[in-house]
Amino acid sequence: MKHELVKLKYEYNALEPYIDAKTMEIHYSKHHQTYVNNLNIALDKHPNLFEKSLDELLTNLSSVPEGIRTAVKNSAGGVYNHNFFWEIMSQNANKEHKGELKKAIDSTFSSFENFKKEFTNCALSRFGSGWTWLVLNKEGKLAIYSTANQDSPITEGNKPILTVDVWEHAYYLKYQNRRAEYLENWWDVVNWSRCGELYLKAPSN
Ligand code: MN3
Repeated sequence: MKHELVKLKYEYNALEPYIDAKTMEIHYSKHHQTYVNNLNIALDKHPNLFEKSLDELLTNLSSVPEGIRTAVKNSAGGVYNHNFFWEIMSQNANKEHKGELKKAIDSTFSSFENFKKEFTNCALSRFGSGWTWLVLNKEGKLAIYSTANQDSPITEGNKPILTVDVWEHAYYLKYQNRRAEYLENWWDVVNWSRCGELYLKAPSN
């Protein structure tokens, strides 16, 4: 079965004024859609791979034929990463996150404020295009790190809890070169209750 663009659970303008409707529309309907299209084009050469989920492709890239491996890494990664990004944002963002994830963040990064600072610094220092992630790593510990291009943390066995897209297409229309301002505003749309659920569901937790 061909891969399809996931349905957004909110309107393009839902994350205004932090993320503007035009950016959401282009990001989702053009950029994200292109990753879906390119994944299908790559898999057309090996149609048996249509049976595999995004997770299966990305966690076992070495089993993907060499001729399409880079295309699958980039396009399946692009699809997976954006699916995840939409999911951890909400117009009803609850800044008062509580529960187990909050406790784990506090104990791993000393405080929530310090976690935000470290995560933001990581996102600011990503040179060129990529993502910054909060993951539960293979040792079952929370960790902040960045991936280049559309590389996905699940390829390295990390379980994503939170991410921010720092490709210029994610913010350029509204913020131009001001990545720091984009990041500062982006915290206001983080769906912490969803991140908390992902943390509890993570297999190594
Ligand atoms: Mn993007």
